[in-house]
Amino acid sequence: LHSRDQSFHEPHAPEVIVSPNSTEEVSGVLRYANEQHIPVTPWGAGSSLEGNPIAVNGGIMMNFVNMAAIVDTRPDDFQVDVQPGVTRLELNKALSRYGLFFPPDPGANASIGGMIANNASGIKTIKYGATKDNVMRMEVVTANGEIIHVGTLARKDSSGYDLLHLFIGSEGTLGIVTQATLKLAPLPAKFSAVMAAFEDVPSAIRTVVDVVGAGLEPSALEFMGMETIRVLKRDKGLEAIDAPTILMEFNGSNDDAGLNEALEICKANGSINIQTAPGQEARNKLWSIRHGTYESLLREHPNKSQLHLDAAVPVSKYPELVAFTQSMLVEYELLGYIYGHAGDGNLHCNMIYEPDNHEQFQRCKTANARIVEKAISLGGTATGEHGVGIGKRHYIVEQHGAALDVMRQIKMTLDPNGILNPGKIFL
Ligand code: LAC
Ligand code: ZN
Repeated sequence: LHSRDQSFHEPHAPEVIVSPNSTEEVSGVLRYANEQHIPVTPWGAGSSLEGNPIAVNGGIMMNFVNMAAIVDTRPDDFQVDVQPGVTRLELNKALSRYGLFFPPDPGANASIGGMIANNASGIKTIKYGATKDNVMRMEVVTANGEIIHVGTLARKDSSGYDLLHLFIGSEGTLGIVTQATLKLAPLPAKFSAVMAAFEDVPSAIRTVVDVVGAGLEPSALEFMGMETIRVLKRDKGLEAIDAPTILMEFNGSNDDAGLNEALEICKANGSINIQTAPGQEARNKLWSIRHGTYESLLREHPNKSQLHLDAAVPVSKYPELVAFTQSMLVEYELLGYIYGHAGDGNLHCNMIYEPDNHEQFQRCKTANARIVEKAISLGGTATGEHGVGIGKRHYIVEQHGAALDVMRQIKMTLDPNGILNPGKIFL
């Protein structure tokens, strides 16, 4: 259960799993591991997609099942203090009684610690930002067992280096988060969702760019290729036509102004079918199907493996990235399912291969590499939300250039013995 995440990366078991009960116990384990040079890999919910928590060098796996408390909720400040093991859905259920929620939404029921480690985002990012935009303060244990606090409870802060955001997204390679203060948002009173289908991919993607360009504020703006739509119809009974489709959500306190303007943009771009899902129930159904897309694709190909693209570019370059991705699937004769958080310029493509077909796997890897290189050349990134983990280590060399050496120096300073989640981020 602790040797693999949800990705295709090869499993590797740790030697021992520890489940600390307190920050002091985390500190004690790290102090010992640092003295003995034993790898320590933190484990949240195991829902990551880039091998991020696989203990590739064995050693100690630190599981946060016993540190999953919601410590203090302060509704007047829109803040909550949590331990890292609490999951997103548990947290949001508990917050709903205050009319509040923690907006970052990667789809999976990830742990908050894992979301912080990978700077997770997903469907709500276009309106609410990624995890890094919704964390205020953290308690972190460094490799030598020292307990430090980074960030502040104030909304503004100019007090020195921004260590908070150094640790967020560091994938457990710089320190282990033992408590975090999260920024909350009011639960919107009204939701409306719309699904618009288009004759071809360019008109669907142009609509995405136009909606963002019009300054509307959708709370989600997703793209799905026709093959992905077909799978969701079969697997989840999605009612849709077989065509490239965009999914949008608008939420807020009263009006649907954004929605109406967005509908006009869909029509102007020649949408061939528009379905609205007014109200919470219809909207929940639609988004639960979207949330389960990755699992639907796994079910569609039960005996195959899937390599998973997560590139992101400025939204105006999204059409080029999607077109390039399609051309790569053709060139390398691959079956791939395209979808993504289009409003953020974040594209996914699940490429299917036979687990023991090495030649086909190499084609997937080459196609993936070329798409990532394209994204970087368009000013984007090798990974929008899944993290570097194991699979993106090659690509960040090109993406970051000399800045990667600075990252290495930071790693050397904070974890000189290299015990924290070794084998990730850096080759
Ligand atoms: C999603 C995951 C795969 O967007 O990032 O469904
Ligand atoms: Zn995603």
